[in-house]
Amino acid sequence: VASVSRTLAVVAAASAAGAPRRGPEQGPGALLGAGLTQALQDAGCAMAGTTLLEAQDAPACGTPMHQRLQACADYARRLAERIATLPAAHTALVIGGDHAVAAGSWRGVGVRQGDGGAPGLLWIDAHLDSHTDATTHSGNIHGMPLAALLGEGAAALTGLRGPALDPARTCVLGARAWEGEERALLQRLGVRIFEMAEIRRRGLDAVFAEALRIARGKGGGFGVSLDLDAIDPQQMPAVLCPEAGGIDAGELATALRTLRGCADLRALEITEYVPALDPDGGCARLVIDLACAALGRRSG
Ligand code: EXY
Ligand code: MN
Ligand code: MN
Ligand code: MN
Repeated sequence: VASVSRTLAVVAAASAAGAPRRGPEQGPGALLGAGLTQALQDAGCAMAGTTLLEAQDAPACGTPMHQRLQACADYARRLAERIATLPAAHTALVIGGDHAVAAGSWRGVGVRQGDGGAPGLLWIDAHLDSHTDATTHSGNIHGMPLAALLGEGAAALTGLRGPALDPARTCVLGARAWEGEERALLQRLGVRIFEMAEIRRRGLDAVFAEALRIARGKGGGFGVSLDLDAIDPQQMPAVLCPEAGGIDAGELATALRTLRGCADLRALEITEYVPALDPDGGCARLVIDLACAALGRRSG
């Protein structure tokens, strides 16, 4: 399959409002400083530009959950509006930030698609991120964005402009740590979950291909939201919520290369990178390699 010629619009979503600690808000700046856009250009992408969307100061520890929800929703609204104004011909590359930014990204992509409605979505994550404000144990908003995108949970997040996801075109890949309530929610909605156990049994290539078929559906565009904690923490330790037994980084790069042939890929999102946990920059280089694997046209 020939690689698609892409023009990328990079959106730096520098928010940690959904995380329990500071750190992810530094991710986009560090990845840009490590040469992300140059590497993508070297890999054959045209660049439409980079937009930095800074957050207000993240709510302090101990802030009540509804205030943190509101801070995440305010940020998600601004992010969605920004993405909705990007030319539809451009592929959006959203760099988080903690994963709560996704509650805005994919609404914005849905608005930008116009008549296309909600995109299909492949959610690559160690976690399910499908709590609501009523079921969360931790109170951390980055454990809620997938539920919010599916229309479940607090109105602050679910009420953002833009279509909710179609559960039949949404799937999760790499899951290995969850609480019962979020799994029950996804099962009730009919979202396919590809757990690590299934990936180990069938191999990532086969599972990724099936997940891609679900997200692409019968057309209309799709996206990929990559939480870096999906990758094995021995290879990707620079995340806030590491979970042992994850996806092999090299196998993920190979799987992501299949996106190069997908003209219907509307956006890629990469979240949860914490540069303070990456003193030698090895994780930043890995993130850049993964972005180039997914979006590039040549090795770069
Ligand atoms: N399920 C746990 C919680 O709700 O706190 C862990 C969530 C981790 C979220 C990270 C971003 O994927
Ligand atoms: Mn996660
Ligand atoms: Mn419980
Ligand atoms: Mn996540």
